[in-house]
Amino acid sequence: MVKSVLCEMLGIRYPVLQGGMAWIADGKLAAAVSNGGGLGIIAAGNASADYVREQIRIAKSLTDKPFGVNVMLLSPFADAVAQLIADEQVSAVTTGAGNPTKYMELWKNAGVKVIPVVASTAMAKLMTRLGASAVIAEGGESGGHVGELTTMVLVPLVCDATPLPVIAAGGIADGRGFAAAMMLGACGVQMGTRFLSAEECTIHPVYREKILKADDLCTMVTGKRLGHPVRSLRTSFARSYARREFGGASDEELDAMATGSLRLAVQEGDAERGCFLSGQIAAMVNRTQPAAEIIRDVVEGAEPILRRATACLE
Ligand code: TUI
Repeated sequence: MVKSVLCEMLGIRYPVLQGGMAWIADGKLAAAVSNGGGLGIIAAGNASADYVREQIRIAKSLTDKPFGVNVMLLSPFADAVAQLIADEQVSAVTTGAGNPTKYMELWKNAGVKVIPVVASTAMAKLMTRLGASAVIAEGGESGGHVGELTTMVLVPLVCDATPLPVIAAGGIADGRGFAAAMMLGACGVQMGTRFLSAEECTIHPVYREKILKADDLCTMVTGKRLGHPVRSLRTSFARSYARREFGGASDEELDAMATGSLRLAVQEGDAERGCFLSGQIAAMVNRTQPAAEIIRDVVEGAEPILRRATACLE
């Protein structure tokens, strides 16, 4: 059986975290992942603390296993959500899209394990100094907000930069990806896109179909000009945004186009105005399964690969 230091640290069976996908990763999905032996994560995204409190309540009603909350640091409600996480003494907090320094003491004093997403070695070193429990090295293959480096480059560099357990993310959706992450020095993985096909993931059927049908060249990155590059499915919305981004549209026009676009994709399946965030690995996501089965597939798929890994030695 695949195990790592993360299992003991987080009280989980398999070293698999579910990504904090805004509007998608709710209490129901998080509980399903935690019941399946991974660490489910509720995404705060741009939502209010009241929404997050309700999702924590739902998750607690569906599982007695540990779960976490993801704070999207650009959210206008980040301060209130950070306080809620401390008050609720959630098992773990993951952060994304920024630097969580100002919340670290609050969370550590509340006994919450802090696991920031880092997109550089400098950030990994800073988080180590400030007392993070682990870090997530998320490469640009991932969906949503992306950094510069790929998973293949970022994970070993971050492993060299910190003694903390490193969780690999970005472009991982099966046993091969899991095994490769371990080979790069990671202690576990975080997956987002693969969980979009989980039975317990309540996205609009249009979104699900787009993921299930996606091919290898199905995603693109937009938003670089405004400093927030985001990977999403190559829909007419994404193409149109990219054309305007490099065709002289004002910052305000681009902001107006992006505002509400994640919710429109997730809840309305709006193919014209919705932004369908997805990692490059969507091409590998071909069927709907319970979250627990997804986790088993990934870790059981990795086992024979890791056992065979020594076969290339003489
Ligand atoms: O955060 C994500 N993925 C996301 S966030 C999101 S919502 C959004 N809304 C508006 C603009 C942009 C995004 C959709 N998907 N993944 C984790 C992640 N964090 N990827 C990259 C980073 C990151 C980037 C810079 C983490 C730290 C960082 O540090 C910069 C600094 O301040 O030093």
